[in-house]
Amino acid sequence: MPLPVPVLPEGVDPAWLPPEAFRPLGSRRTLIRGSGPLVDTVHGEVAEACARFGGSVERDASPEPCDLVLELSGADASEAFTSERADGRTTVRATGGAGLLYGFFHVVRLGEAAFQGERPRQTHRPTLAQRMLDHWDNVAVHPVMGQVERGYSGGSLFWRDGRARGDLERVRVYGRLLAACGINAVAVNNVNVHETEARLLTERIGDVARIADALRPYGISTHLSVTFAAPIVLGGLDTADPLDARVRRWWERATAEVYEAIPDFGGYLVKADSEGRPGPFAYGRSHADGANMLAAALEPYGGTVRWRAFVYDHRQDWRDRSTDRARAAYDHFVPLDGEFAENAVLQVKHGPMDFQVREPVSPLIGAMPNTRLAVEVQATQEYTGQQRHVCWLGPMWSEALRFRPEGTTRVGDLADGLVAVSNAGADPFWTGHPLAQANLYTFGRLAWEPDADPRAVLDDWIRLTFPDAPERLVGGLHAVLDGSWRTYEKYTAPLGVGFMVQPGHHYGPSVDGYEYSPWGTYHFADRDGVGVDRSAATGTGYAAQYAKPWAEVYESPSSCPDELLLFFHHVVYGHMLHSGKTVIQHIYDTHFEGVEEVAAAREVWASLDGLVDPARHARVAERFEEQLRSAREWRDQINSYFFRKSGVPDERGRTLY
Ligand code: GCV
Repeated sequence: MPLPVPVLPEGVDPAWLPPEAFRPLGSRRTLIRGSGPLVDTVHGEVAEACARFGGSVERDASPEPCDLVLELSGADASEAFTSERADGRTTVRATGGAGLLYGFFHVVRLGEAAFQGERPRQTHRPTLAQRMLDHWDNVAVHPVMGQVERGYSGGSLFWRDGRARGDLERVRVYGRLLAACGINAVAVNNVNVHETEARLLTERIGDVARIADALRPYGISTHLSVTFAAPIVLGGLDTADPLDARVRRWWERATAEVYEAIPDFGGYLVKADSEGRPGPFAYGRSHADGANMLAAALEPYGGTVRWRAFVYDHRQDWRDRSTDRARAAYDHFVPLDGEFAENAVLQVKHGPMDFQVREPVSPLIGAMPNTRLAVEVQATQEYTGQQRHVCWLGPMWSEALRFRPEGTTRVGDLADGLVAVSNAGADPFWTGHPLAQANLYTFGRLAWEPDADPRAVLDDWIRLTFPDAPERLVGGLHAVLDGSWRTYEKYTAPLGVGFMVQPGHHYGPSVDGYEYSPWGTYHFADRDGVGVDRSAATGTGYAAQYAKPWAEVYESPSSCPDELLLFFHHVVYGHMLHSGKTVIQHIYDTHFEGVEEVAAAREVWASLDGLVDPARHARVAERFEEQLRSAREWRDQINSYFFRKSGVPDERGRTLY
């Protein structure tokens, strides 16, 4: 039986699945073969498209005559599919229901091209098995962080007033959008697990089960963030020691009940001993002890524990120059390589600090060959404009995924999974800034194929989101989005030094906002120079955490790439970059350029009026006003700060304050 396609609630944007995107497929004759729940999903999709565009769909009938065959020939868990076109017929074959679903969306993505000419058989299979979104959603509104921690897209898609939303139709629509870009897992609550959220694991598991039911038809498994202290806060025990038999039994029982409610539950996500969250250190145990206890509870059911490596001292004394936050994850976890259970995955932020606009790739990635790793990126733009600024992150993620930690294997091949902190919420456009949808879509596609050209992925997003877009619109969207990450970098913290944001909410400039704080995020600017000496010779030794060739490349200012210079070195303002500019002149120039580029992008967007629907055009136009205001503020604060510190005038004589 076809499963009806979820109904887009009134006023909600269809994002990259507008009805018109289904026209090529929906106006043709399709044959579907095979059975199973995901085949029913695909059948529902094709039936809906055909009802709208006049095509036809048959199930398990004879193959003549038809334009498209979607065939499931097995019942395994494979997500792979083959596609080919011969003798006027397009055929997609899979041995698992998920493969058929992804094959179907592949045909949608190709559009008319799926039905033109001949195409030899191609096998498509995800490089990364886990392609996951972590929602930092609170079930109840948190007094400081609100409903969604670092959320810039309205409320939570899942939760309202302390419970799962009554109507989960929109969650079904969300699952459909995610499947269409290849995402297969979602964690539904914040890694900072507060009291109400802790109870999702036990008495509120029914709420999680309802969400899992809504996501399942699109091949998405549901995961839960849990607190390490659950045996105490929920179980009434006096300890959460991972080696205590009572604690282990408590987790086993709790997990058995979770699987009773959600038989295909994905597993737990844990932030432990991080920013005040409880963890195994309190009991003198290691993070492997902690993770393995949960892995053991999940193992009988095929579940996985995702254990975050974001562990550092957030109560550092800024006077202490020997402690370097960038070192922390490596120092904590590398000694544990090989100790984690088979069903434990260490989830590592892509950079060593915290989702800044520019960071090197974390040296932990590649340094734990005997541990399963997932790489975490941040689609929610906490430090990249908070979805008020256009900042398409595809190129940044692609650079990280293509980085070769030891000069050989790429990050994208070393990892088991790619995870993004989700940028979606209850906003009618899903992502606050309508163009931030491109980040969510690009994330899914890069998780499927880390080596994909992000610009080609963006092109797919444009052509799906704006069907029949004239080339002027396609070109305009590329002009606005393609270089937006580098533009953002130009007008914010320079040369990899990071932070310089307003404390707490992290929006807008405050050069010294975190300079004398306990968070370990310093730039050390003085009258002579700026940057953090992380060399092995004279600094914190962080550069030596890398394997060759990177340890050597980063060790010296003369070989360190310009864009990371101030991350790795403290240099004088007159230091000459590879670009041929001094550091101080680079700061001035990039900040003026960044603002000019925002102004130019705003003009491009204005010129697209009439080519996109008015509500979307107005929302983006309004956000461009704020982006330009904010970019000017960044420019003037950063440039004036460094002018005042250094006393060096701009060689082009522009106004500094
Ligand atoms: C969920 C940063 C953010 C926090 C976030 C944390 C994390 O510190 O500012 O809001 O907490 O990262 O990734 O755990």
